Amino acid sequence: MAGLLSISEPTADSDSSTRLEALNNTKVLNTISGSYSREQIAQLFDLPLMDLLLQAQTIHRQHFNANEVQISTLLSIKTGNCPEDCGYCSQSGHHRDKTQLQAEKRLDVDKVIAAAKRAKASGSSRFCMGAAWKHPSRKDMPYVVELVKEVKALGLETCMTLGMLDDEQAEQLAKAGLDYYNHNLDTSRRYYEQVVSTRSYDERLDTLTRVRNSGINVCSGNIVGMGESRDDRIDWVHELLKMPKAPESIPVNLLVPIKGTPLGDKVLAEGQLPVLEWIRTIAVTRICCPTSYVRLSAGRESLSDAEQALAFMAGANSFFYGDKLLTTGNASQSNDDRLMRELGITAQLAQPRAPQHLPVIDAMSGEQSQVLVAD
Ligand code: SAM
Ligand code: DTB
Ligand code: SF4
Repeated sequence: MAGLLSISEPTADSDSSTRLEALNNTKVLNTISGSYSREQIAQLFDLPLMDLLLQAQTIHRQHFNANEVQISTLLSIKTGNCPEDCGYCSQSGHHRDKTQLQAEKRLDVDKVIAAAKRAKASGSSRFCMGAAWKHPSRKDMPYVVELVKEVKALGLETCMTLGMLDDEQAEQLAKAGLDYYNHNLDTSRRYYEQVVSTRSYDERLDTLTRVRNSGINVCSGNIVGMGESRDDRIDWVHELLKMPKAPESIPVNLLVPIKGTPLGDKVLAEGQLPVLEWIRTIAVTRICCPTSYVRLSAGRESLSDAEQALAFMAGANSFFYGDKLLTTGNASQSNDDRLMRELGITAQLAQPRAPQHLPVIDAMSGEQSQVLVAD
């Protein structure tokens, strides 16, 4: 028989099944190693999808319970009119005439706590609070510190994403017991200039270094499907591996194209990235960062059950739960509950980090101070 079909046709003969076994094993074993060069990351992206998924799932099982996911709920604590010009974002003040997003003032503490209680009651283990700021101001700090303490007191893990931080702000949040700080690189250094002009790539890396040094867990991810190339996705994974330690949590967002934003409009006109490329990105991230939580973030609302199942197969083990993300819709809770039941997946319990600064009293002077406790 001529053509491709004859090459892959199954046969019962033992020689060819040994050959097939060897072929499959080679593809899996050759690329398993501790650390990856840019070229090796590119090779992972190029693998046949089934080989890539198998390898990602194999590595995933070495580090995690493959049928357990971490579940977070998001809340926007300060919405819209952001001074940054991120080309994908509904909340940027630069696009507000076109997006028509209604800006809101900071949410009152009691409203945030009520939302955190609802998130806990519905099964989330982490509560993530996002603000449309370039960075928190001095007067915002007591507010966010109070939120961390009160949400933690409910037994939830806490996460915040407030823009850039200076050393003192990172220390203040660490001292309050913040578990995770989210600050995304979003894309490669090269494509970044097509995405944002008001905040540099190095400023993002600096904030991530401050978060790391403060002892807060790092959450840093990307957005795929903004018109970037595969090379950009490869470079973004490589950036994670260049960090002294990979982020503990890595959200892999699929662009939610928002009408009126430059990148949303581009994607709406030119068409979306095929979902399988997002799944490949998840699988490569899982392989390269084997102990990190890889999160299905924005973009899940538009996915079928089978696409989400493939994403879990690729090693994703975290997702945003609840009917809303920050300003856009999310997959509905009832749908997620049904899907988890059908996939046999259960939710991981909260594991809040102990506050890292403990009060000590000097035996001689009686003076009280704080000491940093190492993880
Ligand atoms: N203002 C803060 C900042 O940018 O650091 C925090 C909030 S911001 C909305 C958090 C992240 O959400 C962004 O870095 C981006 O990765 C993601 N995001 C925002 N809009 C998105 C969209 N339309 N589609 C997918 N991800 C998006
Ligand atoms: C992240 O990487 N994705 C979340 C969270 N971090 C803050 C935000 C997604 C936002 C999606 C668009 C919106 O709802 O405005
Ligand atoms: Fe502002 Fe964050 Fe949106 Fe950028 S992603 S415009 S910093 S809210």
